[in-house]
Amino acid sequence: MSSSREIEAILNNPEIHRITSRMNPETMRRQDMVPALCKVFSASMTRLRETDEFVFDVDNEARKRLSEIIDNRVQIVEDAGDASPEISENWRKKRRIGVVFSGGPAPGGHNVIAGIFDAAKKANPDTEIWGFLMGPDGILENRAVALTAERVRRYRNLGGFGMIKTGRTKIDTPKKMSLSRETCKKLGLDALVIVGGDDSNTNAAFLAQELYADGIQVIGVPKTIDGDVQVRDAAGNVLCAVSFGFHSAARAFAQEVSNLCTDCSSDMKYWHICKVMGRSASHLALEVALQTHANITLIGEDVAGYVDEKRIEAAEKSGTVDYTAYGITLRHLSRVVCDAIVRRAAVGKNCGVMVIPEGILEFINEIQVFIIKLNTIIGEYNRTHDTDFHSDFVLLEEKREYLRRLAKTYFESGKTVSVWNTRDDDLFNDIPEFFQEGLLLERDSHGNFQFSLVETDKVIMGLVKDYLDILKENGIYKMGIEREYYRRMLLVAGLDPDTYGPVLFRNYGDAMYLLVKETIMSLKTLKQALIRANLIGEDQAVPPAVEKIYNKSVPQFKTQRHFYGYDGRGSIPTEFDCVYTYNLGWTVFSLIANGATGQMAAIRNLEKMFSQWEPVGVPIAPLMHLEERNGKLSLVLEKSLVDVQSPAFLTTKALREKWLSAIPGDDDYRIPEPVHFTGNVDDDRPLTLLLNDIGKLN
Ligand code: FBP
Repeated sequence: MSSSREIEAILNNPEIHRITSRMNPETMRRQDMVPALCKVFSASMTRLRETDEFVFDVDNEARKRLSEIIDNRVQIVEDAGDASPEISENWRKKRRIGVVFSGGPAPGGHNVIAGIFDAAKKANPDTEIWGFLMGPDGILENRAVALTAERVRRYRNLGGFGMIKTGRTKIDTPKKMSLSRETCKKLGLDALVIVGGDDSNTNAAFLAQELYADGIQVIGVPKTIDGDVQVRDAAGNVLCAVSFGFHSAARAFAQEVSNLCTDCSSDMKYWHICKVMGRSASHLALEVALQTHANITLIGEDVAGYVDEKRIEAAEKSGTVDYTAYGITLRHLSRVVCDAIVRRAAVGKNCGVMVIPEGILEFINEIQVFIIKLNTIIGEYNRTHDTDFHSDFVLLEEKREYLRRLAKTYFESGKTVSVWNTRDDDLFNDIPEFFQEGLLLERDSHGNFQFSLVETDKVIMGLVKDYLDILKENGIYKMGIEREYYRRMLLVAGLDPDTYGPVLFRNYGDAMYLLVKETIMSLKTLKQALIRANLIGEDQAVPPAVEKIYNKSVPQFKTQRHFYGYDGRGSIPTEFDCVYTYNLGWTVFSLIANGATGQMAAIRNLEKMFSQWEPVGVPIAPLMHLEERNGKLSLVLEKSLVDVQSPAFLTTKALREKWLSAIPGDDDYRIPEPVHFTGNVDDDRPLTLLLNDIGKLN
């Protein structure tokens, strides 16, 4: 135990101070780094050029409810040149701008604020930037701080949303709208900036509509590591290739997954099952696959499109249509995975790395049906009882009992259509309890199913293990034995490998890896095979060398489960994200200073070299559509899922077999370098974007 004097001496030691300071040299270099700016921002002023080059399919409901901003057009940020004194005065006027982070953190958010701050202060040093604390709650409760240069400096180029924190509250009721208006007015805001994902940009559109008459501008910024805020017009022209934070999170996940690939190819012992974040879309899993070449990567959007050709053929022959042939079932998915595992084991690789997107269950038929049904039931319950389902039924058994009663009531009422019938109830009770609990979890404030809280990987791997056991019992799942190893073992034991080989193996010809015959499934069946081949007598034991070879052929399926989500979400931003977000901040100011509202700041051509990046304002309202939320249809910004016709996906599909590496020899793992700054944003960009920029592949 040290005395207090000793502790004091340690704490006052300048060398110890330096070594243990929270500011390591690298962090300090990051804070001082000034991200590159798009050329247009070197102009003393910018203006917005509206263009009709992009067209959108506008939803009628959006037209009705967002009338003030529905006709907004895409705006290109341009050098204002010799602007009129009026424009120039407006540009330079003193403003109060509020900014809020909404939803999950994403690396790069601080640079959005830094960009707004620098651009605004350049136009007028007296302009004030206010940060709302704890997300949208900060707006509702009027909790905001004036951001100082020092506060902004501390967070430049660093991850997280620590500067002002974040939250998931949705501004979705007239009461919350009026509280927001009150706060904006009290603070005298000219503009409000909402940095968030699809749901938060939905909030931004409704607030822009609501505050239009008050002259308060609202601008959205596309954030989310999930990468599902992407904008294309009706003709498929890309306006925003990816939301910020995606690249950093994907690179952080890829680093971890790649380390596992290295470990696994060294000790050849485990299958590493890596669940990666991405609530619905599988963009993150796809990028991780491209970055690491993991052996198996499941892509939700791909499995959703699965078609069972055999069933279709059978149905066609019998003159019927089998609708169940479209879309994959959990059982079938587990079989696809097992097939890959068995093939690798056959060449001595009873190990590997598999990536599962956390949202994959949403793409599986039977689960999707359960999620929609349960959303509807919970939503209806809350509405009709004006209370909360999860507070009224806390325990799983209580929830199940409610569902049971619901099914019984429908059954007794004699109705033909019901949201929950006895068949649903039976099927639901068939699935493991932990998964039932997962499906009944409380939805988030936007009505989204909380996939990150469900053990997706456990559900899938449970089925995989069960099926592998069957394959093992049937002698199909076997560990391949290296021919040279087999020969040496037998020769050392004084046995002739060529005599035993054809008796033991189904591929003794010239295969590099030998597979024990399917009929040899135990030491007993091994002995019988040797007796039948007259290699041993009834009363003789199996030679130890042969027994050893047999034992080696029996696979042990060992897994290690990992979840990569919150860690990557909190990672330091890549140079790509640092530069992207800083320019988004400058774009936000250009939009505000030119009077825009209901627009989302974006950078066009992110998929191209930095010199081609083009800051734009994208209208949010025309991007909205009706979607099921909390059991009813709501107007929201459409999420972008992985396009299975995109070059990035098609390339991954084409390389699937290579990355599975079910052949003798080394795996094809790729090692992504750790994230570092080179001063050139083009050096490290999302591989998905680079591939998609190649254009059509077929
Ligand atoms: P956003 O859409 O708000 O950016 O959040 C995305 C995400 O990170 C998902 O990948 C994940 O499913 C979810 O947030 C987790 O949410 P929570 O922070 O509420 O656990």
